[in-house]
Amino acid sequence: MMNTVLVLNGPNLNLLGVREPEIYGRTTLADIEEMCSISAAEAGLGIRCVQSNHEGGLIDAVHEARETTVGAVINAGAYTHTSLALHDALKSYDHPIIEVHLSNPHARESFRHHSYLSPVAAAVIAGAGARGYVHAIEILAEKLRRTDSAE
Ligand code: CA2
Repeated sequence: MMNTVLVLNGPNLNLLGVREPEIYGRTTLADIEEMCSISAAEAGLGIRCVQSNHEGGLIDAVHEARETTVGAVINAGAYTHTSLALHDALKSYDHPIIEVHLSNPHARESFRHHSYLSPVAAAVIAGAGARGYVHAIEILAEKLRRTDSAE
């Protein structure tokens, strides 16, 4: 579907709302995906949600999305800080990418301060909790509208 946005979540984010609510809040991943779906629908977009605890699973999802989606909202979890392989996969993804983090990694341990995703992201949203995903969809939709009207 050429109006589909990939919403990609990395390791441990399937535990959202269940563990460590003091850091990541009480909203579940299913809640976030529903919020994204509503926000995307308002902008005339659909979403495809993928969560994987495996680096290769995330990379496969990006490859599969290359021809079938128009943009991506990605929280790669801890792979944000470690995965050159995911960085390379995203470099071959020829659509806008919005990087999202529930927490603000820059206010946390120094090993969370570097992101392999940020150099390939059109925007980064961090520390806004689950609302950050909705903002990411809105920003992506605006970028896609601008691209469409420039064509
Ligand atoms: O703030 C974010 O969204 C992070 O991407 C979350 C990652 C962390 O490694 C990044 O530095 C920042 C961790 C996701 C772990 O998710 C959990 C959710 C519930 C319970 C335990 C872990």
